[in-house]
Amino acid sequence: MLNYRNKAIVVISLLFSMFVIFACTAEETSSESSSGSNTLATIIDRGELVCGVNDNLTGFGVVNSAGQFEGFDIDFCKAVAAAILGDAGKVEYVPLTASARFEALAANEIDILIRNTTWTASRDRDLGNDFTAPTFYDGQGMMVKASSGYDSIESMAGSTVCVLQGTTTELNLDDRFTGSGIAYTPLTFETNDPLQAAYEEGRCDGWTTDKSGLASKRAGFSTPSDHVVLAETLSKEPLGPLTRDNDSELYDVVQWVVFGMMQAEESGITSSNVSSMASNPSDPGIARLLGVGFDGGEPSDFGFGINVDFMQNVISQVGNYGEVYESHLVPLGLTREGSLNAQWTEGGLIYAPPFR
Ligand SMILES: N[C@@H](CCC(=O)N[C@@H](CS)C(=O)NCC(=O)O)C(=O)O
Repeated sequence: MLNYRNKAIVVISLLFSMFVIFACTAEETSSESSSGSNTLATIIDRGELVCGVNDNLTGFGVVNSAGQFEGFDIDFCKAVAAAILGDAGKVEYVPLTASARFEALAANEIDILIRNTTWTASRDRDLGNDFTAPTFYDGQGMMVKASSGYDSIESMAGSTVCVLQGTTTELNLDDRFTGSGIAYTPLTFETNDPLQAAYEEGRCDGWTTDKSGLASKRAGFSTPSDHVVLAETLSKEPLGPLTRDNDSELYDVVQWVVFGMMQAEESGITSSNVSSMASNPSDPGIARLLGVGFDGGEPSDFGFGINVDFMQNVISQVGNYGEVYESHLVPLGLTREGSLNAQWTEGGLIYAPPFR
């Protein structure tokens, strides 16, 4: 028989162990839900970045004749790999159709998606993604054959319009036509190639997508001047990289790599002068961006969990924002001057918050 004193000890120790078990469980649950996954750590362990991309959009993401992925979006995959792993070549590219891209990200098949993807409220919230600052400000357009006589959306009453499934394009098309009471028939496709064939064969009168996409496709025709992109812009399409929600370590790196490339352009740092700028920074802001000390001081460490001089690798191996834009988008006729993609100092939206 236990006496009162021993009974009290048993009860107290039982209560204590229950409290310990509860406290541990509560801690596990709350730390799991607040920290989410850490894809940055996975990428570092794996030694490679897995980037979801387009393989069929010249200028943004395409496989060239040498079998290599290239384009504006591809360069941002390279930039993230250069920042995290010190090597822009350490990327596995996973080509994805418009309708498969978000599931691939949610299912951990890719670390990050950089595929001419528009930032919208439902993709951000319902689909559980986090978008960084846009890398290209776009808008939807309509391409028609020059011989068609169509010169505005209003003139297209009764037409058939080719459009890609799983895109903002599909939804905006309906907003614009149905919203204005203009009768039309959508003809939807899963990928671009059959869509292009349908447009060329005259099975649809118009081809609608992002204006950058239309510029890319139009440039690929044997006679581009046979096709006209109507002046109207039907929507806002801010395109940029995205990560999964609650994956802040990776999200922050991607976000600040994008900003770093924009800031490098603003500060006049290019792939050819970055090493001399790093050995002899002309001002403290440049020193902070390049992760070096100024005037004998210590380099700034923003705590991204990667090398403090990550922007040096990004700029030397990939280039600043302007260099990347120039090499992939200017050849498509997408000039920056006077567009939303000009630097903020020139009236555009390309703007990086301070590195400090
Ligand atoms: N930005 C839009 C459209 C993205 C999109 O998929 N565009 C088309 C045309 S520019 C494309 O990339 N097609 C390539 C393909 O699927 O083969 C979105 O995020 O929904």
